[in-house]
Amino acid sequence: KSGLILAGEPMGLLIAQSEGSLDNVSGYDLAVAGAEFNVAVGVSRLGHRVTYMTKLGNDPFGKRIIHALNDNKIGNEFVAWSDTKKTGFMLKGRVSKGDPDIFYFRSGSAASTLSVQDVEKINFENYSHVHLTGILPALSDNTRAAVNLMFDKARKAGLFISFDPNLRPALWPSKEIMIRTINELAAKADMVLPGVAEGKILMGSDDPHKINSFYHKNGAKIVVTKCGSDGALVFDGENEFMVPGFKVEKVVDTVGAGDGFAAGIITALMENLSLQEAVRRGNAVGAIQVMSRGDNEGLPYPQALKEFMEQQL
Ligand code: KDG
Repeated sequence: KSGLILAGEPMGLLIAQSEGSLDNVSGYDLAVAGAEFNVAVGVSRLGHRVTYMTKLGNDPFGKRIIHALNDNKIGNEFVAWSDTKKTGFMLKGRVSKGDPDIFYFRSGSAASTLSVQDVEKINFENYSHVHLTGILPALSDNTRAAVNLMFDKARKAGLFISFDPNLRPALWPSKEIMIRTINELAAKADMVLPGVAEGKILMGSDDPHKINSFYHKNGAKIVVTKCGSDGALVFDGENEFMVPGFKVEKVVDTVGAGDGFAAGIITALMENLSLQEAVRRGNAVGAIQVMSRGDNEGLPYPQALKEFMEQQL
């Protein structure tokens, strides 16, 4: 029953064709975004069974997302269609350094209406792993309830639960609700994957050692704090160790690095590799991801990943 189940909000992604402010660029290329979608693509390309739950509008973005799920061999049996709501989309700028500008058109989207009724359709016994992030519970009261139910059902069925806080302050009703909800969800996960900047907001420090210790005391068995290009600091419940990052020739777009990282770790754990090897693979997929412009197009297949990792032993 090895397999991963995820739920999230995929969006149409319009990527600027030139540098400059989003209202002044020459044009946009169409792609697909969404943190959990990116993880699903990464995991599927590395050869594992993946099912992705969401709700789409019956519109060109929704159809584009279905094509992308099919092209990447991601199971779509829990994709529901809304008759009244549209699929969300976002604009992303082009930069030669730093993070690109992004702008969302997603409030009241079809995915924001995902609810506990959708979660009830899933038989968690058919999966070994579940991955969730802090984005879906930010969208609405009903997505928050749905994510909580996913955690509880996954726990009961004995799945390994990984959780990436993925802070999106603009999507939450307030900063306090964001911090409280994310830390409550993190307490129920087997593995939490915060970044140092997220630690600062969620528990008051950007020291990876303190972040690891906070989330371990909070309830997670494993905590892996992402330290950008330096790599990641891992706490496995007993020992703490640093897994250094890979060198990247040229950073093209930082968006999606954390999702690639998650896909690397999750697939390695599904293959029963050690946590150290899993985080090393996470670092590698994250590094490959920042070298391409889309949020998921650059995610590697096994051969490319192997070659990249062997180049930098
Ligand atoms: O992690 C990458 C995501 O930021 C992107 O693909 C879109 O899900 C997204 C979001 O909410 O920002």
